[in-house]
Amino acid sequence: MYNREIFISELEKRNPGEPEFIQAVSEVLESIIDVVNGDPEYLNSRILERITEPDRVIGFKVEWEDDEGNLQVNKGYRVQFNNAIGPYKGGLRFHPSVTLGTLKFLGFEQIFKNSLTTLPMGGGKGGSDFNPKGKSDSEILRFCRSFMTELQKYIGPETDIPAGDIGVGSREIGYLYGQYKRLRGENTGVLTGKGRNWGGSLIRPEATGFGAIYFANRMVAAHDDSLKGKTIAVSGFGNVAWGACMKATELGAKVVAISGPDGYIYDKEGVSTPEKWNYMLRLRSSNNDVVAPYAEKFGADFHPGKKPWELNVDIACPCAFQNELNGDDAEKLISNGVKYVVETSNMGCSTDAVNKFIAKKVPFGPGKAVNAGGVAVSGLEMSQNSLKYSWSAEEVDEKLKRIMGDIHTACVSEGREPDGYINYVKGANIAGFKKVADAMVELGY
Ligand code: 2IT
Repeated sequence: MYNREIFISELEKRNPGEPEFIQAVSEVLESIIDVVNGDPEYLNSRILERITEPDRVIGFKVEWEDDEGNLQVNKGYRVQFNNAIGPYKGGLRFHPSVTLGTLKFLGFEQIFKNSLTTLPMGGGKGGSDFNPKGKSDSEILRFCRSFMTELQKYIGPETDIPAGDIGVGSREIGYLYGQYKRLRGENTGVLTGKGRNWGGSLIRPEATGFGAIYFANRMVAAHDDSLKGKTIAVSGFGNVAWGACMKATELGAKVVAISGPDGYIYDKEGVSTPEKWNYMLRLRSSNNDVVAPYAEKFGADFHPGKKPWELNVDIACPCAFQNELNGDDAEKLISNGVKYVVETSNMGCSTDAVNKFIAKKVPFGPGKAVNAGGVAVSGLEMSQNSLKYSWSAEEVDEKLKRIMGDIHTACVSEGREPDGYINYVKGANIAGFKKVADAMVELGY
């Protein structure tokens, strides 16, 4: 039998200085410990030790030249965490905060998320401590080329398929794919998030944000409620926030806030027109990482240095970064009467915040379920690449909607508590875990 505290303290000893990884494992463990302790096959196969140890951790040096002719050196990584149910699959993050511990937490989360999509994908994650902020286009190109020169040794369309994440969008995927093709002479589905003219899937850029709102739509429906007329606070102003704003508007809700590292925008009219959505994309591609200019452009309010969680809204939808919503933020939201929390960033809420929402019985959709639409459409991109075929936007969107509905159903069937409260965290963790753990048992060691 496993004891959660003992297991976590052993895990900390084996993985020192990786608090985010420990946080991610602790949260999953809390949900699944009874399932594991009740199953002799899981116990005999030492499932927890095996599932918390990455299959492989790859680290490499990335050398590149800046525009002044100076040589720069960054760290590059790929964590191949678990391939029990399919090839390693997960994004690449370029951000100065990236450490091996960050990528281990993201890779670990990815295992369960990918399992929830119902598609055959294992978990992986990679990236670099490279900071894209303020970099020129040619600096980004040189960095991506150098990064892929190393990474290509370890990936392949049947083994490990990276994609984007924070700091890696369609431009970076283009430069990375271009270099892979140059080195290997292959047109394959080795990366997802590709451009629509060179093997990408329609709807992939929108998929994470669309999927999150499809999930939110199921959440409210499960509570005999609707998105119509609901106010939503979104954080971030990147790709995910953009998709969420568009789909929320379509379904009759109003996004009244978006944010950046510099503060948040309150737009009482709603981030609800194509002009505003296009402007978000332009702001993001400027590489300055500030959201403030939106306020001036559209006559909205800017709150420097603040987070949107102080607002009185029906739905909180963190779409930016891990631990961006802490216990104090959760208390503010709860006292302002928040009705649903739709965590769209990976581990966007601290453990303390999640516990507070659950204690107050606020329906809380965890990132690994809510944001799975992104990787799900990546899986559909892989299918299209294998078939040498492409589906219409409507076909992909229909499949995405169905997958998000299935994920919601899985969360409800594993997470419904005796008093009727749907514990989506528990539901997502148990449903995601069982499939991978069963595969590991069946495959032997
Ligand atoms: O966190 C994520 O799921 C992603 N960044 C997308 C991964 C993918 O392979 O599309």
